[in-house]
Amino acid sequence: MIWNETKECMSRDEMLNLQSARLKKLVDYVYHNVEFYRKKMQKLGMLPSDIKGIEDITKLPFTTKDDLRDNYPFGLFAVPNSEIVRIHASSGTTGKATVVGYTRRDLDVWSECVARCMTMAGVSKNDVIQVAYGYGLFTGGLGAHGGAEKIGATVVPMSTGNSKKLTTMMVDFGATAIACTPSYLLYISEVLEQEGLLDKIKLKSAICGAEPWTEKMREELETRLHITAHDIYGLSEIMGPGVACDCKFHKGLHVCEDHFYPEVLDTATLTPVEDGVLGELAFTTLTKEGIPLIRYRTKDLTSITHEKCECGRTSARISRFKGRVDDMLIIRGVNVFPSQIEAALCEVKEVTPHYMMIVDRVNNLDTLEIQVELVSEYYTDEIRGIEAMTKKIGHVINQAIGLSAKIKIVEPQTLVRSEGKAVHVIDKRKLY
Ligand code: DLL
Repeated sequence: MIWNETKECMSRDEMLNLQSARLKKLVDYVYHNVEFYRKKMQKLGMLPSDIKGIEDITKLPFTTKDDLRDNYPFGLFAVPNSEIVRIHASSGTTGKATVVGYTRRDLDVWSECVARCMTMAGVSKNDVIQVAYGYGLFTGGLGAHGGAEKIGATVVPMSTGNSKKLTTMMVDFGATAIACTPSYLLYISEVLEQEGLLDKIKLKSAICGAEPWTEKMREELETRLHITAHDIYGLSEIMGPGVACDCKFHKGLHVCEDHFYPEVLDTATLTPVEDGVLGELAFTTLTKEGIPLIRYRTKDLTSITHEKCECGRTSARISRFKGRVDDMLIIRGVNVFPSQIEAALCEVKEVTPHYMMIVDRVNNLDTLEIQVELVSEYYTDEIRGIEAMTKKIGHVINQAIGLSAKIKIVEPQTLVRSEGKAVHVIDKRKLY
């Protein structure tokens, strides 16, 4: 069953007409309600009436995370605080938090979008779903919660922080679905195994996102837990989880494009690229009231297709994320994404997919050390065994990234497990 057939299966022309009408309304709305956008448009000599349809979107200026920070906390809100019923914020690693506000209608749209995504992942009112994203200022917990409740599923608001309780309740409550980061699900699968609970669970599907993960990791999680795992995407500035999700065919993530207009941009020229070409994703929120954003640059790297999916949905699909523009490491002149390491390690049965990359600079030369963890049954402290394994993993990594790396094998269960967004890189060069 499709959650919102009218919106997810409309013809391309119908969708473009809807997006055009909504964009015109949005531009008029921000011009009259957000000083930041009025000033930007005035600087460009533009009036709302210059936007005649969605094809004019490229005339509009971009918005960046810095714009949100510079207008901290509420400077980009389009409504008075009396209309705002919820605030979320993301701290990021540096600088001020970016703060977003939702009107009651924004929350309704959000829960509908998450409900669409969870429906794609096979969740229905008959499911018991554990929401194990963090609850709080992070949008993951409350966002997933609202969508699951809208479907009518039985929601267990676990949040993060107590994996043993989570696994016990997974068995006791007969949980059939879980929403959490992929790295946390990997950890949960280990805890289930350690507790001897793997054959006692009823889990069928997982709705994983909030961080980049690979197809290989999806297969790994599906095999470990005998489930289907779905990729849900979103960001707090645009709404939170539920901007896009993949259906059972796993051929890209369906965007809720009646609410969020996607553009994929050439990273150098910032002009839209053709379908299928990798670039930076930008979104325009077509219906948001609290903090509407125009051409928000996500820094996430993906490509887009407008072809109809095998599932029947006609919505635009974005490909699994390669990472973020700012996640890309340049090591000895070679571009490396952490996701390449994850995919490579999933190919080696003797190691777990947990890893840590340590990048440094010695005598003006970049160095890369990758710490990997052996699966317990393959662990040996015999030097020759370790040497052979190091060589094997080094070869696989070299094939994947075109660079040689120092492989450091660590004992089972020693790399830090993550319950939220995993950290995979320590770049010491940034400290110099
Ligand atoms: O991570 C919202 C979210 C919560 C999405 C739960 C999915 C599930 P932020 O904390 O603002 O919001 O971080 C947004 O996380 O720009 C991406 O870089 C990354 N991200 C989110 N989902 C995915 C995904 C939430 N499925 C940032 N694949 C985004 C890759 C993702 N990266």
